[in-house]
Amino acid sequence: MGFRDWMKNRLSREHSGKVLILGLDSAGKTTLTRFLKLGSFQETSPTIGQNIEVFKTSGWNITAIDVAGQRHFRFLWSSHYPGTNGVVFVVDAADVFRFEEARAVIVEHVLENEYLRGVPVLILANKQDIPGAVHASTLIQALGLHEELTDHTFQVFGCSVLHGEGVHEGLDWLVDTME
Ligand code: G3D
Repeated sequence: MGFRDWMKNRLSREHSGKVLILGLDSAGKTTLTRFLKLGSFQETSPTIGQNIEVFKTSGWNITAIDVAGQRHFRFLWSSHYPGTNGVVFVVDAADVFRFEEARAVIVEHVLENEYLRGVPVLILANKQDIPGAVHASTLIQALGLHEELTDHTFQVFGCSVLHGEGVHEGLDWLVDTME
């Protein structure tokens, strides 16, 4: 099934809701949102600015935020957190040098975020097509998150967003888990 069909079958008919896509710059968020927009029937004009993109696709409100460094934008991001039904945290699994930074932002923006309490978290171990990328099964350990995540419903999926591989599986899990 192509992504457009998947979007039609899964997202538009069965559910609606608000999904937050978070991750460091270069993790693959823009590439992922491009995929999501492919299945769109009613895409509205995106809002781009302050490292945030907000758009609607097939009844879903998607907010993608670059949660790297720039502290002065953080107060703007927080207004996007309430009402979230599911979080996608995208990690560049091939960039081990930024794992510490990725860990810090998932802890701050997701695990310690009062607005996201109880919200399921899909962690995408992206860029699996790059040799040496950390496998989904060891990403949590590699990020040092095995203890922090115990209170959250989460799942890690390996994927290559660029090639559209593994993305459906991850999103399927999120859709099934979201309330
Ligand atoms: P961001 O929106 O999180 O900042 P982007 O990240 O989606 O802009 O992706 C950053 C770069 O990583 C892009 O390359 C993009 O093509 C690449 N990328 C995203 N997903 C994958 C993947 O699954 N595999 C590989 N190999 N690359 C990926 P450029 O060259 O445009 O900067």
